[in-house]
Formats: sequence, structure tokens, C-alpha cells
Amino acid sequence: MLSKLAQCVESGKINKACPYPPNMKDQDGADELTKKALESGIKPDEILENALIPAMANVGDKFSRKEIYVPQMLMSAKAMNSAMKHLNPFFLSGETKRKGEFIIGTVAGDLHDIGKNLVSIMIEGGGWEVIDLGVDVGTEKFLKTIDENPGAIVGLSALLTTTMENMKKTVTALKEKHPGSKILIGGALVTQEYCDKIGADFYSPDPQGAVNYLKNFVSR
Ligand code: B1M
Repeated sequence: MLSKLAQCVESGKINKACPYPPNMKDQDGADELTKKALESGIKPDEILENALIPAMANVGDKFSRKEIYVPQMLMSAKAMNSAMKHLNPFFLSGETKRKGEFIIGTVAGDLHDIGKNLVSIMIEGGGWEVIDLGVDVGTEKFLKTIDENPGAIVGLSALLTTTMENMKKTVTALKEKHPGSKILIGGALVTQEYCDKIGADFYSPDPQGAVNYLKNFVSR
């Protein structure tokens, strides 16, 4: 059942009614299979670790190798979400633990969120609790959220030359107030050189690189 579920997430098969992908038409999707897996007694963390996480890792790797593109990745993200809706009550109740908290947002002045949302879903798929602050997020909001979630890792996305300057401001303020905090950055124009220049900890050009970086910080 878990390998079928993984296949659904990897192929973007959301539920039975979903006609995509055509070769899986009328079959159960991630929605039904997750429900059935839970009903059959498989534990939520087992479903996450043995089906959803490996499936999303494959999706991330294929995307990095340019074997699939944004639309396919979004379908996988939707399938993942339909599975997570059944698992979230267990994680939220504390019955099942996540690997840690990851705070993510697109920096002040920037409304681009497609890439940020992909990173968000991949990291959630990697077993983390994601606190997504959305777009146009000012430094104060990042500071407040890290105050409320000590030890959380922070991810910043920026797509505009102008807002990369705000990324720098946020990194400087976070490092000043929380010198031990780890900050990951990304976005179309962001580079490793820029990351080094502004004192962020890690630059990833794609979601899978972000997931791999977080593997160094499993806190639970
Ligand atoms: Co705008 N836009 N846009 N835009 N837009 C760009 C970025 C631009 C390059 C287009 C161009 O001129 N060729 C240009 C920026 C130029 C520059 O600054 N040098 C630009 C501009 C100028 C603007 C406006 C100023 C236009 C205007 O109004 N005159 C305006 C600004 C609005 C604002 O933010 N204040 C604007 C508006 C918009 C829309 C609202 C119309 C729309 C955004 C819709 C949305 O996001 N909900 C939009 C779009 C769609 C684009 C392009 C076409 C596509 C961006 C995108 O979603 N790509 C873009 C051109 C382009 O990039 N080809 C462009 C797909 C996405 C999956 O990729 O976001 O790069 P990306 O994310 C990647 C990686 O970068 C990485 O992972 C993702 C997957 O690989 N990644 C991370 C991203 N964040 C990460 C964080 C990480 C790690 C990895 O760790 C935390």
C-alpha cells in the first residue's frame, strides 16, 4: 500500500476523481490510499517516512535534473497535500513528532511565491513542520516568529534585484538577535556569492537542495 501511495505522490495522482495522470485514471489516489493506510493501522510517521518523504525526494531530484517541470511538481505537491490532510491531525496533536520547525517567507516588497511554495511543500514532505509566513514578509515578522519558535531554521526567498536588498536586511537582523540561527536563502537571482556576501548560512538553487541542507539539523 505504501509503495502505491508513493507512486501516486510521485506521479501527481491526487485522488480517484483526478484524471491526471491519464494512465492512473479511476484508480485510488494519494487521498484514498493515505486514509486506507491509516485505517489498516499503519502509523502516520511510517506513512510519512516510508512513502511520502521518499516520493517527494524523487520528485525533487527529477526536478533538479530537469526531468520534470513546475507543473508536474505542482501536481505532486497537491497529491502530497491531499495525503498530509489525513496525517496533520496526528502531528498537530503531538502524537507524532516532526523533525523540527522551518520558517519560510518571501522577503519584504516581493510578491513572488511560486518557488517559495514549492520549497515549502518539499520541506514539509521532508518531515518538517513548516511555518509559511507568505509573501512581502518584513524583518519584524521573521524576528517575532523565530522568538516564538526558538531553534527554528529560517528560509528566505526573493525574486527581484530590489528585494534582495531586503533579504540582506533580514539576514543581518536575524543574525544580530539570534547569532546561532541558521538561514537558508534562494530565488531566481540569488547566488552562492550573494549568500556569502550577506552572511546567510546556505544557498540552494532548488527545493531539493533545501531539503538536503535541513537533513543536517534533525532536532528530534
Ligand atoms: Co515577476 N519578475 N514581477 N511576477 N516574474 C520576474 C522575477 C522577472 C525576472 C521577470 C523579468 O523581467 N524577466 C523580473 C525581475 C527582474 C529583476 O528584478 N532583475 C520580475 C519583475 C520585474 C516583476 C514586477 C516588478 C513586474 C512589474 O510589476 N513591473 C512585479 C513585482 C511584484 C512584486 O513582487 N512586488 C512582478 C510580478 C509578478 C507576478 C505577480 C505577475 C508573477 C508572480 C506570481 C506569484 O509568484 N504568485 C510574476 C512571475 C510569475 C514572474 C516570473 C515570470 C516567474 C517566477 C516564477 O514563479 N518562476 C519571473 C521570470 C522568471 O523567473 N523566469 C518574474 C517559477 C519558480 C518555480 O521559480 O521562483 O525562481 P523561482 O523558484 C525556484 C528557485 O529560485 C528556488 O526554487 C524554485 C524551484 O526551483 N527557490 C528557492 C525559490 N525560493 C527559494 C528559497 C529557498 C531555496 C530555493 O530557500 C529558502
